[in-house]
Amino acid sequence: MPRLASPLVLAGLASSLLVVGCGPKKRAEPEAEAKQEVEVEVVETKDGAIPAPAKPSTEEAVAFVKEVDAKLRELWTAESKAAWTHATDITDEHAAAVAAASEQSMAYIGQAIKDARKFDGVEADPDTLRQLHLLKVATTLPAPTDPAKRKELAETATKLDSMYGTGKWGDCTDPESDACKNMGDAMEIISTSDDYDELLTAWEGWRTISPPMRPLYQRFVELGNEGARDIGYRDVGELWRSGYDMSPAEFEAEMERLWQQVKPLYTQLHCHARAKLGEKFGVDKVPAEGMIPAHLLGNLWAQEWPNIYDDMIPYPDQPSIDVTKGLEQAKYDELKMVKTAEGFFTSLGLDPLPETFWQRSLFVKPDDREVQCHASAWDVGYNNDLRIKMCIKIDMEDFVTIHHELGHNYYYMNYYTKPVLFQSGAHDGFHEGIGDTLALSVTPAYLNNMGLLSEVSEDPKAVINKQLADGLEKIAFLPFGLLIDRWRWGVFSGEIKPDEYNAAWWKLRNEYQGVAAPVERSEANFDPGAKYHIPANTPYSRYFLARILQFQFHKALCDAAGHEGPLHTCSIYGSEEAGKKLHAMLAMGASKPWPDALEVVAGTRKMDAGPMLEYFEPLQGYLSEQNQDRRCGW
Ligand code: X8Z
Ligand code: ZN
Repeated sequence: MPRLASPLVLAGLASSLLVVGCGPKKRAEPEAEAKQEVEVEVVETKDGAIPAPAKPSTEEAVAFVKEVDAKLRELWTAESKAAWTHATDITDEHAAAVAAASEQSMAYIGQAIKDARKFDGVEADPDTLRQLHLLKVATTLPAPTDPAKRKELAETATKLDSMYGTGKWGDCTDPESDACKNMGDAMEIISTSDDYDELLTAWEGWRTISPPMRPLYQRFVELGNEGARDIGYRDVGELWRSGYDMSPAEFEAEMERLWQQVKPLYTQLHCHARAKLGEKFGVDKVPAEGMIPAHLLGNLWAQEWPNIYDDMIPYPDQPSIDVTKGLEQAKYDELKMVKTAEGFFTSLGLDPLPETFWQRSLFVKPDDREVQCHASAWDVGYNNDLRIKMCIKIDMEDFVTIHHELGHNYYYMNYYTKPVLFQSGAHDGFHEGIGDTLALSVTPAYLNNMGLLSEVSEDPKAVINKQLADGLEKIAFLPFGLLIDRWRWGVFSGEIKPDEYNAAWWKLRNEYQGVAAPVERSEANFDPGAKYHIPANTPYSRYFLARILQFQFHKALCDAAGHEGPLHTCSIYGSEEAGKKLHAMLAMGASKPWPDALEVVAGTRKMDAGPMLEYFEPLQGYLSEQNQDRRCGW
């Protein structure tokens, strides 16, 4: 994620609107805002007439924005520092410090948003007007005005985050024993085991961490919604959907439009994966026309499926594309993986990461304390104090995630001189898409150059192998990326009631992903809580958008790099021309509406899944052939 919009976000905490590595904030005028009543001081004149309130001057608006910038910088930095300390050493004391800091910034921002209203319609320079606008969408967790409730919300948010970070399953009678497992253990089993029952144990085991979150989450929703109403939104979901330079309703339609563009491709991939898993586990376990059990897809949340690639390699006689072995053989350690990823960014002419990044980041899971292992990227002081926090594994998946995280850091690095409200992505999907865009250029040829793959082949069969591996990561994710916030939008709006939390979750998982719970679930479970972004309150539509945008960015940067030939063969490594375009977009931060930023890099103002479909053209051909005699869908 991006750095904390307010520090919290980062760590995943996301209370206020920080921009942490895992997610920046939002922008755009809320629909509800128009209805908001503005409190103005009304003074009757002698004859009883009520004069129109004096319109604030341009100078007052400029001064207000300047003051907000200074104050937010101070509060968000304090929050961010506390959040970093907590994320890298989860203790009750550190949690209390985060809650206290976030309470303060929540209080300030709530008031500042209300104060900003009196400048509605003011005439001022574009930067001032943009900041006035961004302020109104600058939090992912608005707090109630009542100080007791605000405190409760800050503490609840921090508690949920800690519960996730310290989640344990298995036999924890002795928490130090090997029988007591953590998230990493569950991920390891799900990604490597072929044993149906062992997979199921890990899948169910991890989900035992979340039922205790349920009452807290329910209260969190109530309090967050109260805060949202206080600043003129119907609920938290509407506030989130207001961050895209369009109305919340238009944003919903935009998400749906993009999903419809890619849905047929997902259905094809699902169909083929289901057939292959049916061959592996038996059609009694994976029915030919039904849903895929969620624990068989190689990922604890079934969100990305590259770990089942080995079960479905199209052409096994082609050279291996498994980089994990290469990383081990070339004796890569965590530091070398990060250095190599940085090398990709500098090859484009971007600056190296600051020295402090190397001193202050956390790359390795410490064994003397609890840390929030979910990867994130930070600019703790909004002043190029860049860091990542990640429990790096030496494998391809984490090599890609490191690029993802550094994408956030490079965004921060290129806009940190701007006002804090501009220190965000053009929208949050941009922030999530930068590192992924570069990772699309981590091609077999590049890896071969780096000594991480011993052999590359240009045989069309080798291309299909690579396309399938990519598709299992990129295409498989799409419905997951969409449904997380469809669930939360429903929860925040009240359409999904607390006694339907789990059922509604599985309804969406079934409908969009064609993935089913492997054992019966009920309202005694709280499966959403076992996914980081729910307890951390990090909005998720950003990742869906990033999956689509990264192919748009990739195509545009490949054009800038002078690439010729099919899109999937392009690597922008070493292209300063591509780097210049990317830099121009990064340096804008959130200072302009996102279509302006998209135009700078891609020459269009519209998000479009076309480049993603183009990239996967060879795979589409392969999948339709494979699925010829199958009935796809569920
Ligand atoms: O949370 C992340 C990043 C940090 S912003 C590691 N991602 C999503 C997830 O893990 O669920 C990246 C892809 C989707
Ligand atoms: Zn991210």
